[in-house]
Amino acid sequence: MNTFVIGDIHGSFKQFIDLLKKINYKQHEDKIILVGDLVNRGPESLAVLNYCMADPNITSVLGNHDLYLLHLMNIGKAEGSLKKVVEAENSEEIFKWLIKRPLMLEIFDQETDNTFFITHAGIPEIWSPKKAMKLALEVSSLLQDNPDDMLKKMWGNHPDKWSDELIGYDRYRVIINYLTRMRFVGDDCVLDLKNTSKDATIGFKPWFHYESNAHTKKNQYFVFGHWASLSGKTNDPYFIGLDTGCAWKEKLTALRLNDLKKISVNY
Ligand SMILES: [Mn+2]
Repeated sequence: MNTFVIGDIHGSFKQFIDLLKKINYKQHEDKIILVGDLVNRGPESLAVLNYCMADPNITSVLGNHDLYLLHLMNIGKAEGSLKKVVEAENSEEIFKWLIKRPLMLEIFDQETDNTFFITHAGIPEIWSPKKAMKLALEVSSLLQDNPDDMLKKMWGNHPDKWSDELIGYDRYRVIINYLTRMRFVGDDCVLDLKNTSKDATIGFKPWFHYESNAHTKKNQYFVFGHWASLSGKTNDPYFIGLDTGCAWKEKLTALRLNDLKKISVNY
């Protein structure tokens, strides 16, 4: 049994199927975890969703584009490359499946004793993985209990940093922004949500440049997508980026968890 984590697909159904073939994915035996952003930008978001929903061994964490799709579906707005999904016959089923995906997954590999923390964007160093999981679950349960409110009020860049005192939608919004939109952070993990390049502006650094090793023990790996301009390069073996720019007609990449091997297909 192999577990694979796959980067941002963004509606590139053909490349997704090519990659499943290349990794020799065995349905009913192997497991697939997607780092989110299954949809948008590419041509076949609906096909990607239908394929994943039909296979119980495939799951995903939620990305910012998946949340945006849920928002469009919630208000019934058919837009751009997501139009077909919003107007699909089975859109209700898609909504129900997608909204149940977690914001974070923790996978323990018995063979290697490795633990993998999987999120769309990453985990800020101010949170231990345990705390990040607790906050992710807090948002997920609200998203499922009251999707209408959450999907309307989650948008925006403020507050731009975490505080344990935050309550209500300011709290949920910043949790969602850390887990699904983060790239660069400054002092106290203040978010810079505007810079999508690979080069930091003064006072900021990539979120995975943890200053202390408090959360980065051996055998703990942080696996994420979202940051296409990195092309998967973090220069730190414990932080594994998997967005290799499929949305920009570059590559789609899988990580095999038992030997940490990356396998890619070209667009
Ligand atoms: Mn993203």
